[in-house]
Amino acid sequence: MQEPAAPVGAVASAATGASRELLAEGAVVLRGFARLEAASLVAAVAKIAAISPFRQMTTPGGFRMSVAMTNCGAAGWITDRAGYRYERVDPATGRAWPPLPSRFRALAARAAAMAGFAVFVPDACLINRYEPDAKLSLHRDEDERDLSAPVVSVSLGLPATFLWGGLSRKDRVRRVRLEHGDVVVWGGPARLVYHGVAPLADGDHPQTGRTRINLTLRKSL
Ligand code: MD6
Ligand code: FE
Repeated sequence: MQEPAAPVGAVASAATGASRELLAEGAVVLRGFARLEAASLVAAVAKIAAISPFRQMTTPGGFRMSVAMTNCGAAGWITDRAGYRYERVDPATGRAWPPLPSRFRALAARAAAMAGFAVFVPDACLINRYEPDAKLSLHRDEDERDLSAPVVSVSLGLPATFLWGGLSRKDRVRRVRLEHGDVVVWGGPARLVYHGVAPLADGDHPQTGRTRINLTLRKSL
């Protein structure tokens, strides 16, 4: 049985012990939701990166991103001088991206259900790696074909300050701390909210060293 989304503030779930914080209608932070499986997620990321390595991509405007990225699943999100898009082949290897691990898909479906999205079947996972000072500018995720599906985001390693804006780029931005094992789900009326990540503070995490890793699971195709 699914519990209704909490109206405001943090609510503890009797079923899982994970707490839910509503960021906006359609957007929920599930504190610690992936904490118990975090080490196995980090190990899976290392296997994926051994096949499709992390790389710093170039924006259409010609800037090299400070965040290093790779993907797994049927398609991967990329950017280069030609634009932002999903590609079935990794341009760095000329081969398909590594498969989406079933535990990624299962975690995303459970998190989405907790946030009120009954059925979520992701086909792609963008993996972001931040080193100290790396950041992600304010943006919207709008390259997916079906914007009725939510996005599920898993934070691993060093903590980050997530920037949560509004539907207009000019809207006020809230700062939300995301820690190892936190999961954010958003969709519906929040699907096209502007968001980003502030420059990463240096630190040392037992599972990821001097990095933060973020998984975003999407329905891309
Ligand atoms: C990050 N996340 O947390 C960047 N996008 O490293 C995102 O850009 C993002 O967390 C769409 C949905 C959830 C996200
Ligand atoms: Fe995003």
